[in-house]
Amino acid sequence: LQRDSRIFIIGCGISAIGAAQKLLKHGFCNVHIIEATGKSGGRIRTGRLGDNIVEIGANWIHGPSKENPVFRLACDYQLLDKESMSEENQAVDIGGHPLFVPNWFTSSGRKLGPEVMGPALEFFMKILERSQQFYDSGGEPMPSVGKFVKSEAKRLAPEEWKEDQANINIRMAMINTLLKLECCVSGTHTLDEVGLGAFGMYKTLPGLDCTFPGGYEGLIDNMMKELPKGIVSYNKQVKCIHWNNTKDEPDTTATSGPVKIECVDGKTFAADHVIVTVSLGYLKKHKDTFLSPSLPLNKLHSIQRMGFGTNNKIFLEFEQPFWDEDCELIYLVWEDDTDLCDVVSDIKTSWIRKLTGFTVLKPTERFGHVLCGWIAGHESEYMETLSELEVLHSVTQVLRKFTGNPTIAPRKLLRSQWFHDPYSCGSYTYVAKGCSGYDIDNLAEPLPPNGSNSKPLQVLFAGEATHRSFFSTVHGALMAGWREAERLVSHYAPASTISSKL
Ligand code: 6YU
Repeated sequence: LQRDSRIFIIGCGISAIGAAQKLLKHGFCNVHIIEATGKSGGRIRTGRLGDNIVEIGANWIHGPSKENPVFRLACDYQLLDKESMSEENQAVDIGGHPLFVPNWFTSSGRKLGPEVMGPALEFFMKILERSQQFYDSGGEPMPSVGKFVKSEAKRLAPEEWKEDQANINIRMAMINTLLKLECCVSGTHTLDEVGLGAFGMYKTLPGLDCTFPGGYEGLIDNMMKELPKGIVSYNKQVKCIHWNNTKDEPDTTATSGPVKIECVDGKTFAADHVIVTVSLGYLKKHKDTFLSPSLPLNKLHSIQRMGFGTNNKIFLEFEQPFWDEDCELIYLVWEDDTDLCDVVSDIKTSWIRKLTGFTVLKPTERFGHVLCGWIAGHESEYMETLSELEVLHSVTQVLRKFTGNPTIAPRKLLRSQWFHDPYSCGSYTYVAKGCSGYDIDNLAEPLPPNGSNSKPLQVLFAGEATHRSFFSTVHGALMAGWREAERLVSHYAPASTISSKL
């Protein structure tokens, strides 16, 4: 019975691939994946900028150490360099904020040193750390991370820098830049939308974040090789999952089942179980039609309440670097931005002000001089609607202003467009104001709900948004896929134990 159960997994990102691997390993042999696009990987997507490999989606293994299953797989497949795998790297514990070597450029064409900017960075990180503590202690004084960080910064700054009044304004402008950077980290428009009480729910693992020298997609390729050929139906968008499906013939025929999957091209599949791994953004957009009967109200509310925002990258290639040789992160500081506001007032004319800075792609011998710009929120969504030339023009203007060099000209540009990607509808999940772990657990709860008389476990939910402490990450997505596969394994385990005893 277990081996024959028809299990369909919707989407072929890492969560789905992980679920399929685990099910097959436990003897399920009727497992299928339906993917809307022409390839596997979802938000893990490696692209090219000229001769260079660049990550359009996920970038790092966050917390690469033994506890992280993505790290373990990457080691098994030999996809990482020696340094990333060293015990020393695994032991580094930086709480999710790698200490990149920074360069600071300001809007008046000045390059500022660590003596001016270092204290602002430290000051900001301390407040941010405090904002994570309310998850354990409770008693959050404000609903959002943004309100808390901004009001604490305003309250404490005069005292903190009373000996150094001259630099207060530029440091406040720096904090503005850091707020925008945090929008990228959390994948949100503004930190005012991120819930303070649940901010500390996201857990970091030890290990110095590392990248895949050959591209993140190498992980997907290796995992896919372990699945049987033909397990994925590509270019097939699922339109509706009909659960509690009683309209068909009795359950004894091969063409019927408690679940019927209807695709946009009209094709249907009968299933015993469906594991949904589509993004929270997709669920938000299609929540009223993706399931029939519709999702139960409590689940609908959690989908609405949880946050799913946009974080995009803008890759630029240069003939020559304008940054220091050891620089890993370039901050753009707008000197007139001293009011601690992480959104832009007129998106159409000033969207570029949301661009917080650039990470430098390393090592230079491999990449040449390539930067990855980071921009989150509605400004980022607007950027997606512009042509590459328009984006290149705006970025070039800003770089000329900030470096004071009127001849700087990136020679190539590539940007991501996650918000307008019809199958991602944004970048990743954050815990929005008013949300709690309950909403994530609620989203992960299978259908029909507990206590129902219908056939159990018809629709299960995986994907990064369903992991309580690792949402927004690749390892969270993988673990959520495994979790739902294990749910099915243990559902059938008693039956198989009985039959093996007979
Ligand atoms: C990480 C990182 N990283 C940058 C950017 C992005 C993401 N992440 P998938 O979407 O992959 O799969 C679903 C599939 O379903 C997909 O193939 C669809 O085509 C398909 N589908 C949809 N609809 C369908 C339909 N109707 N029918 C059939 N198929 C359908 N994670 O670990 N390191 O550096 C980054 C980053 C720009 C966009 C990231 C990173 C997130 C991961 O990419 C993402 O979680 C997983 O790939 C999702 O896999 P999945 O299988 O669930 O879905 C305090 C606090 C703060 C909290 N946040 C801090 C953490 C920081 C997170 N950082 C991320 C940063 C970067 C840079």
